[in-house]
Amino acid sequence: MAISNLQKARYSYNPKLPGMLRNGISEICVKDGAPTESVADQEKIKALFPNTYGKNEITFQKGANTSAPKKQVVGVILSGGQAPGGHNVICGLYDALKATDKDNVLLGFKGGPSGLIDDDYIEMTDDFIDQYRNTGGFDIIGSGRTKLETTAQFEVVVEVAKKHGLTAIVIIGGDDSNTNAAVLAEYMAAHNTGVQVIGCPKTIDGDLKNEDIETSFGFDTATKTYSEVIGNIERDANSAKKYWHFIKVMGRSASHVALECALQTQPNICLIGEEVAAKKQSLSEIADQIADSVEARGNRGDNFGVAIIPEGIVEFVPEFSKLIAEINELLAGEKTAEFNALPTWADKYAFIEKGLTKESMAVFAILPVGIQQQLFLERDPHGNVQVSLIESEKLFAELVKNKLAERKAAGTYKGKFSTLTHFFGYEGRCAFPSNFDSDYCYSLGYNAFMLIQYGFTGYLSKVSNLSAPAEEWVAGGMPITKMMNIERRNGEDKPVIRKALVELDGAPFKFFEANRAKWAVETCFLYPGAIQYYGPAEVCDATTKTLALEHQK
Ligand code: FBP
Repeated sequence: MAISNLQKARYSYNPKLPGMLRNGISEICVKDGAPTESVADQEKIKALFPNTYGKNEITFQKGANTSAPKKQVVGVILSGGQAPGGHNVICGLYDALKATDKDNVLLGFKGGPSGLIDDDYIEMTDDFIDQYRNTGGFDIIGSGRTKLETTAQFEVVVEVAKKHGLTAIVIIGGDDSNTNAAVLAEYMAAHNTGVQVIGCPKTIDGDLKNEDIETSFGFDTATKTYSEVIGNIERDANSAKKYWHFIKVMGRSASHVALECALQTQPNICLIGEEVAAKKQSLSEIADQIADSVEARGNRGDNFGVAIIPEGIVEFVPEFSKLIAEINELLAGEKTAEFNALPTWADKYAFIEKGLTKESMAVFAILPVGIQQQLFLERDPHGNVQVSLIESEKLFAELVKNKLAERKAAGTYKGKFSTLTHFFGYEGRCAFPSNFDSDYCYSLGYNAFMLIQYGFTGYLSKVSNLSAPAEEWVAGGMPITKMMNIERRNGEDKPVIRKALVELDGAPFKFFEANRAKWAVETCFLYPGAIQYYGPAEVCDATTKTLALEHQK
C-alpha cells in the first residue's frame, strides 16, 4: 500500500541538532561540569551506587574529539508507554554511531526490556532505519513494561551482552525505566563488565522532569494532538451551544497533560489532581465547583462548555483513595471468591455495605452504579482496583448532573445540562512527532551516542535550553543518581528518580489559576488547530506553553 505524502515528506525531514553537535563527530568535545549529589538522601544513594554516584555533569562543545577509538556495539530498548519521537531517538543514535565508525553496530532489542532478557533483537541497517525517520510509534522494535530490576535479570543481561560484545545499552524510558538504567549501570560497573548504560527521558505524561531535564519527549506532540481535538470540540460546543463536554486526558498520575491542554485551549474547567490533593477536596466539592461554572454559564444563556479531567484525578481525592484501599482490603485473598459467588448486584452491595467504613460507604453510595460495579469487577492480577480504568469523565458528568438536579429542585438553577464524554489518550501517543519532538528526540539519541563514545555510564542524555531555537540548545549528560531519592515502594525503601508532579507555585499553574475564574464563566476558548510540520518557525517549531511559562524571565 502506498504511504501518505506526509509520511514521505517526513522521511526526508532533517531534524535540527543543537549547534554544538552540528560540526561533525570529529568536532565534538566534552566540557566537564561540577560533581553532582542526589536531590535527597545523599548518604544512602551514595552507598547504593558506589561506582556511579557523584560524577560530574558534562556538556558537549565544539572542539577536537578526544574520545578513544573503539568499536561500539550498542543495544537499545524502548520501555513503557509509547511517546512520539521514540523512533527518532534511535535514528539519532544510529546516525552518530555510524558517522563515528561505519563498523559500529546498533542492535534493537524487541518488545521492551524483555527483549534484552530473551535476546530477541534486530541489527539496524540504513534501509531499516530509513523507514522510521520522523515517524510516530514504537513499532520499530516495540516496547513493553517488564521491569529490569532484579539481580537474576541483570545476570542474564550480562550474558546477552557478552554474546554480542555489547559495549553499551541505551534505555529509552520514563522515571522507573531510568531508575532501573541507573541500577543496571551500577551493576555493570561493579562487575567490571565494560558495558555502559545510558538513559533517555521519555513519557507523554511529562512527569520525568527536574532542574536538568526540562521536558520528557512526547509531551509536546501528545498535548498538541489532544489540544487540537479539544479545540475542535470547543468550537463545536460554541457552534451548537447545547452540550457540556467532559474530556479525560492521559497522564497516569501527574496532571501536566491536562494543564498544558488547558493552557492551549482555555476550557471552562480543568481539574488539577495535585491541587485537589493539596486542598483535600472531596468528590462532592469538585462536583460543586464544576456545577458553579455550569450554573453561571447557564444564567448567561450558555448551556454548553468544556471540562478537562486528568486521568489520574481520583487518586488525588483523599476520600477516594481511602475507599480504594478499603475495597482492596475487603477483597483480599479468599474474600474475592466469596464476593464473586454472590448471585446478584444487590447481594454484592450488601456485602460491600457491611465491609466498608461509614465514611467510605458514603463516598461509594454517591458513585454512579456503572462506576461502583467497575470498582469491584475489573481488578488487576494482584486483586487491586484498576484506578486507571475508572471512567472519571463519566463520574464527574454524573455527579454534576446530580448537583444540578438538586439546585433545580431548590429553584436556583434554570439552565439545561446535556453531556458528552470523551477520553483522549492513545490518540496522541503515536502521532507523527512535531518538529520539536523530531528535533529533540534525534538530538537525545545523537547525544546518547556521544556519551557512550566518551565512556560515560549511568548518565541520562540531556538536551536543554529548549525554549530557544535548536541552534542554541545545550547538549550534555547528567548522572542519573543526581535525580534520585529514597522512596517507600511495596513496603521497601528504594532509590528512585523523583516523579515530577505539577507544582502549585510554578508559572504554568499560576497562569492557569489567575485566569480560570474568567474561563469558567465566559467563553474564552482557543483553537490551536493541527500540528504544522512545514511553514514559519513560529508556527511549526514552538514548543509547549508549559515550557514557555517555565522559562519566562
Ligand atoms: P509511560 O509512563 O510508560 O510513558 O506511560 C504513560 C501512559 O501513557 C499513561 O499516560 C497511561 O496511563 C498509560 O501509559 C497507559 O498504559 P498502557 O499503554 O499500558 O495502557
